[in-house]
Amino acid sequence: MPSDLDDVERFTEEFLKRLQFGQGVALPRATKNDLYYALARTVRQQLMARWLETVQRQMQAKAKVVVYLSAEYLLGRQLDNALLASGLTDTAEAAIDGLGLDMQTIRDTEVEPGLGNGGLGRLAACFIDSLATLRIPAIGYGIRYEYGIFRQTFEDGHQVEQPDSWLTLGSPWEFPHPEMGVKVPFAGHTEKYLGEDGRERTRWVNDWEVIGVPYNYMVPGYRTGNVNTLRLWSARATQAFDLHVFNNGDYLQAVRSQAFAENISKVLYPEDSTPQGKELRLQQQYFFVACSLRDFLTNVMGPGFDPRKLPERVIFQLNDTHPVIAIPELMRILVDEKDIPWDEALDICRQCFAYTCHTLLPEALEVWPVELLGRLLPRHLEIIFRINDDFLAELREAYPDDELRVRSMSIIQEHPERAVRMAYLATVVGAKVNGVAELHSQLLRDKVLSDFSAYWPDKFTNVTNGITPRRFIGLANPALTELITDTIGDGWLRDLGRLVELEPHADDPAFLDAFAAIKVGNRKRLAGLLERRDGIVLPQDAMYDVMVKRLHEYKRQTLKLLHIVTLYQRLQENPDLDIVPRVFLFGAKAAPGYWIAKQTIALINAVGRVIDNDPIVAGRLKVAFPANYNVTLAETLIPAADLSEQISLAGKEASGTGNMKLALNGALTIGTLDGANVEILQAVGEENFFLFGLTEPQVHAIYESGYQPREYFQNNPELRKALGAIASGAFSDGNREAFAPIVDSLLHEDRFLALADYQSYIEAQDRVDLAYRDTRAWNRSAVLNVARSGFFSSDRSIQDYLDRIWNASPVDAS
Ligand code: 26W
Repeated sequence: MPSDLDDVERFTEEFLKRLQFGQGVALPRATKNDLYYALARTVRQQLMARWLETVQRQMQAKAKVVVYLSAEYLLGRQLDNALLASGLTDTAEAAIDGLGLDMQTIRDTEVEPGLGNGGLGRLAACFIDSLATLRIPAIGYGIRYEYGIFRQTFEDGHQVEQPDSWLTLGSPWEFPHPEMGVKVPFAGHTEKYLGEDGRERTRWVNDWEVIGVPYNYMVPGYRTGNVNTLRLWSARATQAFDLHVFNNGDYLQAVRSQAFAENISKVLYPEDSTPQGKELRLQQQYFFVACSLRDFLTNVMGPGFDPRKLPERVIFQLNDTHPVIAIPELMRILVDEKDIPWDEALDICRQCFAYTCHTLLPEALEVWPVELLGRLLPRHLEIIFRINDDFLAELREAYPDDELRVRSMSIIQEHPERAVRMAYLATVVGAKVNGVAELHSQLLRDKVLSDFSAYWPDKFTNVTNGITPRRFIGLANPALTELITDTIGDGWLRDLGRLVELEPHADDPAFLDAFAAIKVGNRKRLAGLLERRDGIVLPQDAMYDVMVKRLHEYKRQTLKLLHIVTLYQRLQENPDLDIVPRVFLFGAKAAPGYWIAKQTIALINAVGRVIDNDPIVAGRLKVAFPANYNVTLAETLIPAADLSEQISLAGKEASGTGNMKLALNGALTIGTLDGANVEILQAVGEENFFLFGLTEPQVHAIYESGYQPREYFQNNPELRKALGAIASGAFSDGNREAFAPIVDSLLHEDRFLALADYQSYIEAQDRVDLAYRDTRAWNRSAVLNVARSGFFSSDRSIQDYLDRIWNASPVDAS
């Protein structure tokens, strides 16, 4: 892409101008933040012309727009990505260097926008990157949380949450548009009235409302000149909201009411997978969906747009159930406001929405109590009931003698309380339903939504997740990026399949040496960062064994811990034992209310402390658990990994995406047949993957036959010893109570079969230990992991969505 700023002098000039006129300071007095702002603004400036041009071009083309609705976007830092996309990285570095400034210090000033919990939010960020790179007309809509995912700290090894004030120093990337505020009504009641044509109609008389203010963010495609938009909504109180109370003469109450309204976009819910059914969460969901639909219909489609043409012009992709309230909202707009007959409106909706499911855990499927939904969104509840009535009538025709089946498919659940099953609503109305990896989609079809897939077999499809190679190799692993470009030439960052061209080099000693040297360098870089960031000192000459993901029982961090304790005990028993030195790296946040997960964090830290202080171990084992794992840390941590831990119980992890990032950066996976691991194994080959554990059908069979974790405990001496040590207080100064809940839960229930998979896991880890000793063979496998990971680009995922679900095409630059 030609750039106006791609010579260093011009760039420097522009940067100094931004500093002077944007920040109002001269170079000698500039703070880190001033420098960061000036640099960000310089790059932003460069992208802006492209942005306006892209929007213009896409509007004119009247092409179909992909509207991605997501309550979370886990974006990571913006500066480096904007530089990379616009091809200005080297120029900027030279300019900053030339001024005697330090680029890394400027980079480190940026606080990442952590507007997501984990996989689902990061996936949304990868997808908008790919949509922009593939030149698809697309808008991402979401919430501008004032506080993103909490900042994790450890006190005495226990997780403590701090607010994430990512906006304290402002953000140079956002464009607020307070003049474009959208009103969002809440509560009240509905009324029937007769329209001019004599037909009965419904109107919603709301009780209170808030304003949604849009904040625009640029989403630059990688060297395409295409810049898409991410539009996040922030809640503001309305005048009316205050006046209402002001008129009653209660000033303090009025101010409180204002605070109440603005609460809606205040904080990201830190739970992933266990919805709490909280009123504020439903408010957030409706808030952003109502703003987004209104904005799309009026501002994007433009005045005079005929909503009957919606199916040609848009697909609303629902990122899990969080935005599913968009379905009754669009029905309400079409029927109540646009006066379109019910059946026709439903027909439109059936073509405009598609739903992605990201989980299999039954407790993670969102339901909203009828009482709550009716109180907050009375008209939406009526609409949902009518959709359900129509649907059940249709089912009764299809299954006249099977009332049980009909009831089990109802959008409304009756027990334990009357509630709306949002996944069912999305499935009934959505044109397509997809899972996020082959196995997950299969289990969705066969288990979670089996009645629906029997009724609508063609509705169900799979789109395996992907990750953006721009951030997760281009930015994260510059040395490997350079080696790859030197080897296979340019262009592979937007055509990741081309990595297969590396395969022949897996047997080239010079290439393997270069590759190994890069790993060493990346380990060093990580060690440097952790020493500065956390005061953690890492041995260099060790295998880096990495488990980074949210803390959840089904992901089985505890199983990893049992392995660590087992190795430790082997060394205690036989101090001369020859084992490959390992650093166990953990990164994991626990939902603040998920007690056993927080205990597990404390246990990891406790085991780490004991191992650290035991001279027997003498640098051979090290547990490193840096606090506050986030996108920024991931970018340094992942490229340093040798071994990738993907050890969830088969059938529980929908896909996983960290597994893909690690493989792409040349870590070998030790993993179960779960989520996308299955496809990674297929891609990289069994010889380059450490497979272990029960398969999903075996898991099912064990559950059916009545699982007895105690039997595994009793029959396995090493397991008995490891768990016994935890129980006896070996990691809690003799306090047997400290970790008793973890031990008891494993011995008595062990919902996720950690004990059943223990032996198989240990054996796989012993194979890892052996394999690592053959450096050449290990590096060869690592290279093959890189070469065969091209499939896991989010560009490929987006192409699959285009082909299987969206039926939209690129709009090319003029
Ligand atoms: C609080 C309600 C709730 C329920 C589910 C919040 C968030 C969720 C998400 C669906 C959890 C999530 O992030 N799922 C992950 O999605 C990733 C992207 O598809 C997958 O790779 C992970 O396997 C899946 O756990």
